[in-house]
Amino acid sequence: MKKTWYKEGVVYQIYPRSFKDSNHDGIGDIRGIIEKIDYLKDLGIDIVWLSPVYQSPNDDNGYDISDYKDIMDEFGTLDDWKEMIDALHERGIKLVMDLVVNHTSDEHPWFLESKKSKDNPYRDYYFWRKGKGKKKPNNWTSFFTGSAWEYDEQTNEFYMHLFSKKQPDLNWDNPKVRQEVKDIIQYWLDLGVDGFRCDVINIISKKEGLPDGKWRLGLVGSEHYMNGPNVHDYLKEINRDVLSKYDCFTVGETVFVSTKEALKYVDENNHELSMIFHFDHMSVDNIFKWFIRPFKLRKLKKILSKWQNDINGKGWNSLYLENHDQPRIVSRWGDDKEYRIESAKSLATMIYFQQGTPYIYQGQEIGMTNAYFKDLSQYKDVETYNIYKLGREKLHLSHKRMMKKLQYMSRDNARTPMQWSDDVFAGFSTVEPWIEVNSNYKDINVLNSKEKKDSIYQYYKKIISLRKQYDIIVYGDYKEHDKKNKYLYIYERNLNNEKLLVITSFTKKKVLFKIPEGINVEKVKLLLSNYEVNESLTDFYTRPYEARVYLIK
Ligand code: TEU
Ligand code: CA
Repeated sequence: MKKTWYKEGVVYQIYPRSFKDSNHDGIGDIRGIIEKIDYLKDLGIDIVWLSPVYQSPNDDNGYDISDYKDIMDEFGTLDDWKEMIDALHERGIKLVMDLVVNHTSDEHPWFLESKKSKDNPYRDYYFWRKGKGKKKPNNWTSFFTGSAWEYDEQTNEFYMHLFSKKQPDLNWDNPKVRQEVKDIIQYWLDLGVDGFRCDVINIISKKEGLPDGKWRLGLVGSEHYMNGPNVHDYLKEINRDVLSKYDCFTVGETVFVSTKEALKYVDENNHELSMIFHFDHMSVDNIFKWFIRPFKLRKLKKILSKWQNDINGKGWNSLYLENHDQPRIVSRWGDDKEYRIESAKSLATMIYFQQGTPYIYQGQEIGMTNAYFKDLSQYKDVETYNIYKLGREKLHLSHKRMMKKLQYMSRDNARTPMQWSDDVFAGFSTVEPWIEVNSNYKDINVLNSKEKKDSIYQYYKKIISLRKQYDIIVYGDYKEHDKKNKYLYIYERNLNNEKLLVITSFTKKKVLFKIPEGINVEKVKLLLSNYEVNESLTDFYTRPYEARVYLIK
């Protein structure tokens, strides 16, 4: 397999609005990021993925872009951004930008033009259609609930939006649109960026004629655009014309892909994307996100093992448990009360010793938890409000029931301000932030976690440094043990004549771990553990959320 920097590196995702406020307006910004680069360096990460910082009216916190080549006023200026990328590069950290090109903002000049008249040159940048009488052009629904069509009086037609109505979808079948996208990519690459995280990139190509669709996976119509008819041609075109000319990488966010579909995107011979984010493991504890079901370790293991085995040797995986769309992992699959520290470490061990590039979401490295907001008004996210409305009005669920769902699954759980210290507003800002600080910041914060020898922060630091010392963590093959075990996740990695044995517990119960066959206990070295352990490996009873990693020569 080809060895490259983006396979060996560790990515840290910054959600700028919530990372660090430098100018006391309650909103995180680019100069705030500059202040914290030494922090990132200390943690040891290699690549920053920056969620969108472009001009945007912020209907969806920057995922609705009105100018792809300029920085959002609240976040600073292009000069601030240039200073930031230089400061990152000086410290050997690469920068990956978020590329959101399935849709623009409805305030983007292209859309404003396209709205004006049916024969406007920009009309065909988007999907404008006549209704069927008063009815919508088709029955597709939006990811954020409701119809995917919005009526516009001026020309008496509808436009399509798979997300909020302020996020009209771009028509990728128009070569001019693809040229615009290439220009944007080229522009940022020329300014020195090292890659892109490509937002919902597997839904950019829609079936010709936009036919009515079926209900599937909580959406109507998705069979007509998920891995749509021309998506692979379009990605190859972008790769050939722009990306391939630079030393950069891409990670595609792809909704509902099988490993078979995924390989079409990431097979190294296909020249499309370097890796993707799949969502399979994110649905272990829910159906269509909002129908919460109990977490089952066996289900998780089956999914992750499948991705490990199917992608190995052909493409490359990404390894993540959190991002700005997902609630905090200790609150989901760990124990965010009594065993917060143990379970945060165990979860990190479980995921980051697999094959792939690790992604850490801001705050994950100190074990930040869900926000548990009690009042609807504490939420800010457009999806959260749409879901609340749907639950109350269409499904007739009680306020209490909906609030419970939001406490568990709302995206805002991951969007509360980064907890830097026990100062007022957690050291994020000196004024009331745009979204409330999690009330546990006095306990859970960076200052605290950096000081303590056994903290989650120090554990993450250790994982990152181990990856740099041992090739096997990056490139080794994967093999799962004891698949039926309901409480322990045990796997090995193999490279040349070395073996890595990873043992993680998902329970506070005592569970008997038995050494799998083929492990030579004479040659064992402990690399990492979240409890005191003596060096030799024997069968043992696990302690709550115990995690161990052994190297076997
Ligand atoms: O997310 C795409 C996506 O599939 C999510 O909207 C997902 O359905 C939702 O978060 C589940 O709760 C990307 C971005 O990561 C997200 O922040 C944006 O809102 C969305 O695209 C639109 O750009
Ligand atoms: Ca600010």
